[in-house]
Amino acid sequence: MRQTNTWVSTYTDSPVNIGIVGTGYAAKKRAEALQSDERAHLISVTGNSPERLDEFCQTYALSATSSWQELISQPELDLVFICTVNRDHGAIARAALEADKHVVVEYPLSLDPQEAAEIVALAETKGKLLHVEHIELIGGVHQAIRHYLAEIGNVFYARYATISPQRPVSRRWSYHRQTWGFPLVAALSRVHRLTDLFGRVATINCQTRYWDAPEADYFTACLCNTQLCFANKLVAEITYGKGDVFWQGYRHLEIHGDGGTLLFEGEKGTLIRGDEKTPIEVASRRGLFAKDTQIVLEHLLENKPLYVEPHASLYALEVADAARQSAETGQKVRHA
Ligand code: NAP
Ligand code: BLA
Repeated sequence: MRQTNTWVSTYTDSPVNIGIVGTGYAAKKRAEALQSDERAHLISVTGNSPERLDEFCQTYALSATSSWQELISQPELDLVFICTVNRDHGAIARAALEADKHVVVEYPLSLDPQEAAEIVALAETKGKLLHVEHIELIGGVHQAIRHYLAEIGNVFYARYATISPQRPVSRRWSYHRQTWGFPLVAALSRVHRLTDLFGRVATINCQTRYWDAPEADYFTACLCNTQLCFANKLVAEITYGKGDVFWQGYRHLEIHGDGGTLLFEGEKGTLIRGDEKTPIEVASRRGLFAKDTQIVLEHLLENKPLYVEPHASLYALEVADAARQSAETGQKVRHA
């Protein structure tokens, strides 16, 4: 890959050389998208358990690298996709940028907003791409909201609730406090959807409850309830729950304006104005990692715009971390 001014390069003879950290759902979707694009050359992968790394390498005809440290030290790599557990995102992103690689990381960029801010600054200093994936923004519901928001007048209240029952809950990373992180940080898209639509947040109030597993640091369920007051006086509530205390899963988003209401129940959208109820067409949640991957390649190679800036992800992370502080202290947190 040939470099011009910043990271924008011209696709000429050689494709972008890429490595992936992780072998799970996101990593598979990345590998499939990259292997079906001739502008990309996926050359290495590293994982956690040797069995799953081996299986991944066989499926995608790749050679395994034994650690992420080894992966990012490969001189031929241009770009690293970080698709592993949340706890490790920050350390890998920082080290990859320091090794002069472009970086794509699944949200959250880090569990710690201070570390995330340093990484964003490092990418700027290095003149390297740092893309924090936020597939919720390119998904059907968000696109529909953007399209219809002007139809409901001044928005004063929004509510977003996602509940995912899981039974039984295995001892996996996403039910481990340190590896997964605070619920709203791990599920950062819940905050980011709202900050993307409604801007700055003034105060945050949050209650979180965990149902602990017998093994230290693991839980079998959590519930996180957060109230955000935006600078423009809009009030929003986020409810996030998962695990074995829940019996009914749902994903509801409602936005109330003085001229109408937008409702989304899963992928079923409705615009309500007076007695009028208009169904809203919503595109499927499938294919978003592929779309994100394509946007990244087109940005790197053709200088086409990305759909999200790292600063926007960082802001959502600060709000999510303020929710953590509120939950820990029992106090409302004021956010600058
Ligand atoms: P996943 O399918 O559970 O994959 C997790 C990956 O991390 C696997 O490679 C797994 O390897 C490895 N891993 C598990 N425990 C580990 C540990 N203790 N130490 C080091 N590595 C460990 O998860 P995923 O859905 O792909 O999520 C990956 C990242 O993408 C997360 O940050 C998530 O927030 C983000 N993300 C996912 C989605 C989505 O739709 N899935 C959407 C947005 C963002 P083994 O299997 O070998 O243990
Ligand atoms: C988000 N999905 C996520 C995240 C994880 C998962 C860890 C990031 C954290 C979060 O925001 O909650 C994991 N999602 C899963 C798993 C399943 C699932 C294990 O649906 C099991 C079926 N993600 C998928 C699949 C789809 C998917 C199969 O794994 C779609 C069919 C979509 N996941 C998806 C989207 C997001 C997400 C669009 C962004 C979150 C949002 O929309 O707010």
